[in-house]
Amino acid sequence: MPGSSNGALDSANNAENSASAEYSAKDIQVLEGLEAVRKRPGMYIGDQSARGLHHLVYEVVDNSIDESLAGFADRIDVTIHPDGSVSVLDNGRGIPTEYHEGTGKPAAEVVMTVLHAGGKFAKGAYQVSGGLHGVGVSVVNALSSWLELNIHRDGGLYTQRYERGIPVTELTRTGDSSSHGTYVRFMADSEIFSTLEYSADTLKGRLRELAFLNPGITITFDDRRPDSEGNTPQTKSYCYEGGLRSFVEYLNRGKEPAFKPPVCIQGGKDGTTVEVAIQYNDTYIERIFAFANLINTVEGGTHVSGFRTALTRAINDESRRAKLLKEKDVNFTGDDLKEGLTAIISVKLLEPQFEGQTKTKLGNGDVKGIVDSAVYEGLKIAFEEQPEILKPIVDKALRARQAREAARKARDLVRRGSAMNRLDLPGKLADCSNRDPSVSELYIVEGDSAGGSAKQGRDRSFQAILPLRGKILNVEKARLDKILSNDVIRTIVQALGCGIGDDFDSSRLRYHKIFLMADADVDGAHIRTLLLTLFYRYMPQIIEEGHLFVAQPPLYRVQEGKKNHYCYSDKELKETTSGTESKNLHVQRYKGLGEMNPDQLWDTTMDPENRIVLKVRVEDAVLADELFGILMGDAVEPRREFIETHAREVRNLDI
Ligand code: 0RA
Repeated sequence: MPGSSNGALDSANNAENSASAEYSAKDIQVLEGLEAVRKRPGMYIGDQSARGLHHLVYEVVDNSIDESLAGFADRIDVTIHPDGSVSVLDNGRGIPTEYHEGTGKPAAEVVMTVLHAGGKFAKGAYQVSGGLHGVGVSVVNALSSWLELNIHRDGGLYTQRYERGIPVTELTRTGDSSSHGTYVRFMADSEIFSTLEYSADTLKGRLRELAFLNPGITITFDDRRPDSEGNTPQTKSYCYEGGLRSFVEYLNRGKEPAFKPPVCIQGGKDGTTVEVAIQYNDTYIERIFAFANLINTVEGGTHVSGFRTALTRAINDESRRAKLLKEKDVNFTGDDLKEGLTAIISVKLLEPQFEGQTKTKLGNGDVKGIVDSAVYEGLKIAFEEQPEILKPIVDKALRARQAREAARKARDLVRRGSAMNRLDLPGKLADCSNRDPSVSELYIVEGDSAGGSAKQGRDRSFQAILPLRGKILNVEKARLDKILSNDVIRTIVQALGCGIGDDFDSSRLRYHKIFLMADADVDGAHIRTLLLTLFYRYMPQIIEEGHLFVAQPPLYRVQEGKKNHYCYSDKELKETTSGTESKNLHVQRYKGLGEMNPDQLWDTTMDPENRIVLKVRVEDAVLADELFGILMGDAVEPRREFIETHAREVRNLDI
């Protein structure tokens, strides 16, 4: 066999022979395992779109992170190669190469081919891999057209190659090595994934997040794919000695902090560790990003509840002690303390239970109390040591409480309007006749003329139209009371029927599909962004539950005799028009929705059989927050940077 120069492999080879009866049965198991993954990739990595594709990278990186959590690695290098493959290199112990009893194969081959095998080798105490989709690197292997493994360990370099999860070479010692670590390079399988195009921004976002959550570790990202101009973008390196403190400072950059530096708390009990960083800023938005074993728990859970309880109690207790709250004042509620709060919660525990629709809600009951006492104690100490930070928090909370009173009044107006009584629905809403939310659709349409076409073109049995006219307030820069005094927003909230902010109740939502329909120009994009901001900041459940869509009207109509062909991009137009010799081609460019007649709008954009829609999803909470902050916030410089970086990606800029 190759690699027989290695003593360990030789002796293990004998072990393999003695267990050869078992060997073939195990072999079949491996093949069945790989086949199961390739048959139902979604069960293992979520889906087969870009999201699943990025999960492959996270899965490999998570294994390296585990090695770092166990104290053996402090460097991870992620590279996208020009051929579209991705490699992850770490300086950990290297996957064991010794023969594994029971299978008679090198442990590394078992880790790469047997589902869930990684964990069985009991690596670090806290495992990231095995978390969310956490299925082990064998799943990445199964879903890759090829994968190359290099292991530096015990003075040697060991190499093995796989194709679609099946070893095509044996693990072979190909040289000496004085280093230690693991290098995995894989090419995602085009038979499995609908796209093989990685988003550098998405990967960078998660890698940066991991660097914040693991202070001291250096994670680099090198995108070697040439861009359209033939340039290769630069390498990024993330290392934050400050950990969560740096994370909060990063999130609050460009905003005015109420105190500096962020309050940082560490604690824990019974094998559960708790880390928290907190800082208030001058915005009206609360941002709590919570992680359990480095997984972003977007649905919250027991760690977040424990945090909220402790924050409220500590601030009330300490403000009374400091006489910032008087006898007659009522205690702050949790809601009073939300405005401008930025916090990161990171817990690590031995057996995390993930619940909820997307398995991103931490369920372990005991974590609530552990986080509660750690945060309460930590805040008490912080307020004692730096008494000056309490006053700005209290002042902010008092103002927030007043504003909430005003908002409640404004909201009562809205709520009365959206009550069961259909007569109170906004006058501009052309409602559908169906009353069953699960089949009802609402089109929020920019402009009256497009609204008119949509009203005529729709199927009124299940499609409702809400034309919008007037300016939508930028909710990124206003408080709820002001937001609710904006006519356009009030109309939307009334039509949806489910309330807004703390008052939101998705069981009252009147339509389970909501489409944003705006022109494909700059103004349309602006309106769409304002609407998305409204939903993201004040009704995020609508996005989480998958109710929000962006309609995709075509940009061109190509008429050939009596036949109409609609094109949704310039590329498609080119393909359509170049493929035909006909001289009787007539190309119409739609400048706006208003130019489409009702039939055309129905055919292309509203007919469930034909329409193309984009479902709005939040892939990465931190990135989404950042993007909305950049696009809609106060600071000009980050927005300019963003536009300069991404201007080339914009296809239909029409000013
Ligand atoms: C199993 C056992 C050990 C380490 C690993 C797997 C391991 C896996 C990966 C994947 C990427 N990088 C990795 N680094 C390590 C423990 C090894 C020992 O006990 O020496």
